[in-house]
Amino acid sequence: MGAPYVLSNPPKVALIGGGFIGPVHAEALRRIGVQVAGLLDITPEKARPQAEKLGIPKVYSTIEEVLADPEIGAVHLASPNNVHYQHAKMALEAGKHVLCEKPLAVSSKESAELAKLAASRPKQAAGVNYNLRFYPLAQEMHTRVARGDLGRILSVAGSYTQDWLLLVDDYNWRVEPDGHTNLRAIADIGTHWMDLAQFITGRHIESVNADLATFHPERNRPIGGAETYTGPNTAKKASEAVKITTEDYGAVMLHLSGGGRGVFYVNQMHGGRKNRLYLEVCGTEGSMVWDSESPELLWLGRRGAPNQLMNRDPSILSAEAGHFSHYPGGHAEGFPDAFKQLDLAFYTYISNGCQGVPNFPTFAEGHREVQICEAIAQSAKARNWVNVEA
Ligand code: SOE
Repeated sequence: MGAPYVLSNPPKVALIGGGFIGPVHAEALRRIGVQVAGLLDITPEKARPQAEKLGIPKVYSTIEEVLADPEIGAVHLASPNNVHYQHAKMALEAGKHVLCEKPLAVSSKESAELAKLAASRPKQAAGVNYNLRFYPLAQEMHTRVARGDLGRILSVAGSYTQDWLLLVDDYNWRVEPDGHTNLRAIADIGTHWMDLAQFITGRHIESVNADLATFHPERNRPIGGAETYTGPNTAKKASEAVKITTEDYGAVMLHLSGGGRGVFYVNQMHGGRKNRLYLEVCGTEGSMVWDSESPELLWLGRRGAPNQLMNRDPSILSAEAGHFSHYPGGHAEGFPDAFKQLDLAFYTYISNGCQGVPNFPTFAEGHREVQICEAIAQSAKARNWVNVEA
């Protein structure tokens, strides 16, 4: 049960961004014995309390200072999307391993350059944090499709819904256009759904037809901004009305390689859904359904035989999926554990000298996600089908 924890001489890590997701990275790394040696945020004054809270000994002032630090072997980019490209490029050129939060970049020009740079440096690991792949039952779905349990893939469908942006007073840097695709819900959570759908089915998204909607044409931005998931402006900080053009909602039809079809929607104003990825895949031999808000259960559908509800239990998981599960059945593994398993895959790959095929999302896959986002933005504007650049 479970990948070995012991990593031989893992690199020390610098974390870029101590906001909502940065601490999740720090905690996951600590659980696998990888030291987070330093933190960079917008200012040292902002970083210092975060570093103290997370037990990170050093605070940096600039990315240059991070990359000049000889004790740092890897960086985790948990900064806003519009600086991922610059930081990832500088870190790779400085010889560091890089794990970048999704999306990899805000344009396919940037992500293509990063994918090419990463490919030119085979002794440096370069990954994108599509953490949902690392729930054990997501791995189980991937394994079952790959070994033919579903037969030919016919369709994949589902949604990714949240309600942290439901209110007009809910605000976050994500609602501001990035100057490229200007996508928000699709780029933020839709890419999770699309990455997982492609990982599980083994099929690529080849063309898209999208419809987007902005339900709050204005939001009240607290002066000084607001972190992710911090809820409405409960402190009643002074705010200003801001026009919003990025989408709260998006629905996308898909054509998959191999002739399959797909459809999904995202909505960040779905009251009551906190952070729910829902995915159902069907093939000629049956279907499977997984819900990230009930991550320990996998529904298996059959024609001519009883349907089953499978608990995550390493004793009945495939060997491949069991590699990503460390706790017996009934001892729930969830969001933080998926981060731990992704980091374990990433740092095991590094400990093995970056040999063989990475078993974590690569920059090439992160680039493809950005290309799909660009096709979605183009499709929504033109109100027709758009092929994803090959
Ligand atoms: C906000 O939608 C967010 O923090 C995403 O950016 C993360 O990728 C997701 O895991 C949780 O929600």
